Amino acid sequence: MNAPRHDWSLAEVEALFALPFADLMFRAQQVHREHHSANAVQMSTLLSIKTGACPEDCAYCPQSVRYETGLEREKLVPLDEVRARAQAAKDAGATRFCMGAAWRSPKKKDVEAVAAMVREVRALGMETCATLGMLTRSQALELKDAGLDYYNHNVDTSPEFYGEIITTRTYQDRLDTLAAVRDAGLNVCCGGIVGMGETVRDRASMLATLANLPQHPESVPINQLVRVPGTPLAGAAAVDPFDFVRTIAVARIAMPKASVRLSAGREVMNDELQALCFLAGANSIFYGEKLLTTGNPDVARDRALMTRLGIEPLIPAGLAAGNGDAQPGEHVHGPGCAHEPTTARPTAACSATRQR
Ligand code: SAM
Ligand code: DTB
Ligand code: SF4
Repeated sequence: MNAPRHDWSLAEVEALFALPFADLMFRAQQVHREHHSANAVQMSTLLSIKTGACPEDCAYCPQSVRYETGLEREKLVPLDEVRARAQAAKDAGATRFCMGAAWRSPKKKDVEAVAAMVREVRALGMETCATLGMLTRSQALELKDAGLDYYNHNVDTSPEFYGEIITTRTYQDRLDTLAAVRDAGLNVCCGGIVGMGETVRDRASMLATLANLPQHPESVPINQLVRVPGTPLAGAAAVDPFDFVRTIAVARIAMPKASVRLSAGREVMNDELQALCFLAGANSIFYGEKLLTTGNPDVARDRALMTRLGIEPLIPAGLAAGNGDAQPGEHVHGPGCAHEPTTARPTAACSATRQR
C-alpha cells in the first residue's frame, strides 16, 4: 500500500531519482495503478485572460515587462470571448478551463472580473481553474464562492535555487498564497519547471517541498522550460528526456493521489517521450494549440496520440452528467461515447473513465 506521506526527507527523494530507470518506472506504475485509472488522462485548456507587461522578473517568463520577447501586451479578455473560448474547449473535449493572468497579484476589480468569468465557465459544465499571482485568503474565498474549483500557483523550483530565478517575490510568499488557497477550500494546483539549470537535488527538493505540504496539491504540473528568446533562460541547456521522465515518476511516487500534469514543453516532445511520461504516472495534460503565450500540440495531434496509446479522456467525478451513481474508475459517458448511462464497464468503444 502506497499511502500518501508528508515526511519525505530530501535524501529519500534523491534516492528515488538515483534508481535505475526501469526500477523507478516500475515503482511509479505500481503507485499509479493503485490510485488511478491506468489509461485515463484529464484534459485542461488554458486561456491567457491578461497577457504581458507583468512587473515580476521570473527568468523563464515571456510575459515579464523586463524582457524583450516581442510579446504584445493585451488587456483583460472580454467576458463573451472567455465564454466562447471555454465552449470551444469543451466541444474539443477539455473538461477544465484554466484562466491565467500576468499579474503579480490581482486587484479588487480584477478578482470581481475573474469571478464573473468563473461563473460563466462553470455554467457551461466545465471545471474552472485560475492562475492570477499572489492571492489573499479573502480573494481566494471570493473566487471559491464564484465556483472556482482549482487555483494554480507554482513553487517553480527548490527553495535553494529559487533566488536564481525570481527576485521580486519570495518562496515564502508562494507558500503563503498556497495556504490561503487551501484555507478557502479550493483545490490546489502547484508544481514547477524542469530545465532552468537546476540540479537533480533541486528537483528532489522541489518535490519534497510539495509532498511535505500539510495536504498534497490535487494537481501537480511538471513543466519543461519553454526557452523563449529574449528571456534570461533562452539559452538554458536542454533537459535529458529521461531526466524529465524521472521527475514525473518521482512526483507520482511522492504524491500518489495527485493528478500529475505533463505540462509545458510537449510541443517539442515526440510521441515516444510523452508515452514514457504517461507510463511514469502523468495523467493530465494541457490540451489545445496554445498554452498561455507559447505553442502546444494541436488537438488533432493529441487525439492521434491518445488513440495510438489507448488513452481515454478522464471525466472528473463532479462533471459526468447522466451517469447515475457510477463509482470512481467506472465507465461514464464522455465526449464521443454513445453508451447508455447504466453501462458499468468500459468496452473498447468507450471513451471516458470517471475519476477515482
Ligand atoms: N502570473 C501568475 C503567476 O506567476 O503565478 C500566473 C501565470 S504564470 C505564467 C504560471 C506558471 O507558468 C509559472 O509559475 C511557471 O511555472 C509557468 N511558466 C511560465 N513560463 C514558462 C515557460 N517559459 N516554460 C515553462 N513554464 C512556464
Ligand atoms: C503551469 O504550471 N503551466 C501553465 C499553467 N500552469 C498556467 C503555463 C505554462 C506557460 C508556458 C509559457 C507560456 O505559454 O507563456
Ligand atoms: Fe508574471 Fe507570472 Fe510570468 Fe512571473 S510567471 S513574470 S508572475 S506572468
